[in-house]
Amino acid sequence: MKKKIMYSAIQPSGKLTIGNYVGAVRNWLRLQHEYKCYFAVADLHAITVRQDPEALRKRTLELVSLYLACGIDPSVCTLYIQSQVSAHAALCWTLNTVTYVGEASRMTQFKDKSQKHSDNINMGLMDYPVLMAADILLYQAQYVPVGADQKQHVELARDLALRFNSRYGETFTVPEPLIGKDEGRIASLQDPSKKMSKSETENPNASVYLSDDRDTILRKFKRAVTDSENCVRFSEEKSGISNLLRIYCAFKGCTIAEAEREFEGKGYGTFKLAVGETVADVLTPIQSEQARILGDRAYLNEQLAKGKRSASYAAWKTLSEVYRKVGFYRGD
Ligand code: ATP
Ligand code: LTN
Repeated sequence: MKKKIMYSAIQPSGKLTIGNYVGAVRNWLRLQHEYKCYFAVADLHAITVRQDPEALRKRTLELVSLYLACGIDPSVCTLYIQSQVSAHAALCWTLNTVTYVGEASRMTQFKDKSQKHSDNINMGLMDYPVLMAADILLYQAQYVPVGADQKQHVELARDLALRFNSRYGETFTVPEPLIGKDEGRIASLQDPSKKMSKSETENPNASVYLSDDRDTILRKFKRAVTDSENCVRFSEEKSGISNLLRIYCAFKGCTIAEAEREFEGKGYGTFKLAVGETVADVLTPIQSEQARILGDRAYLNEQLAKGKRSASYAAWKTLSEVYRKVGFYRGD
């Protein structure tokens, strides 16, 4: 039986956080064996906010090596850099013509980022979800594993696929988001009402990065915002502690109820230390593996060339079909 197709990507817009790990990469490890997977480094998306070119190039390779260090296996999936497959930008243009300005400007992320980067509200920022739809639709992906914050974008991709199909005839598979349940949304350690984000640089204690060393991890958890009850219990009103519980369970592989039992009668100090230790124990081996892979440039380039070939082949197949459907002359 043919495997179902799955697509996901992460922007090289900053150092990856444990939110990216739990909400995205870690889920991919399991999925790569069940589905035909495409995993990309979304560098075209990253330039919708200002980037330093050298830093972007460096972070792109770091992200590829991190994928590999986490366990993404290029012999079973396609791992590539988005800008190396020009069909993404080409399909994005075509999809722009079936996207309404109203629906693009209603996207939560667009509104958030316009506020955050008010000096640079460029067309790319608004077009971001259309490019994301192009990514997904090019590969005829059925499932898109993302964190909860990206659900709205995948829904737009669904709407665009349905609209294009009804206007031009069946062309695209209509994708669905795959969102990890509770652990799907890791909040900032300093403001639990906000998601933990890799481009948040104002407060360095808000995010735990996959590259943080053990001491830094322990220190950040120690400083995490909590409440004054001193009781480790999951509840809507206790957003700080609930977030730490979610992180603990995601890294320990236990349920919230089990964690609550484990820390019954214990104070926040003990709990925070345990969360930090648990996270550090998972991250340390990933960090050394990433350093090893990053040092082997020949291997990295070889894997990326292979990924580019495989992605380009699938993408051009869809793009040619789209070009034919919309009425572009194809030379025969
Ligand atoms: P930026 O801050 O640059 O917008 P980001 O940290 O939100 O970046 P993305 O590249 O937008 O990261 O997201 C990569 C993946 O990680 C997506 O699937 C996204 O849903 C997921 N993700 C990001 N932040 C979190 C989070 N705090 N909790 C769970 N999943 C997350
Ligand atoms: N916008 C996404 C990254 C991304 C993506 C995609 C995710 C770009 N293209 C296609 C899934 C499918 C994000 O996670 N912030």
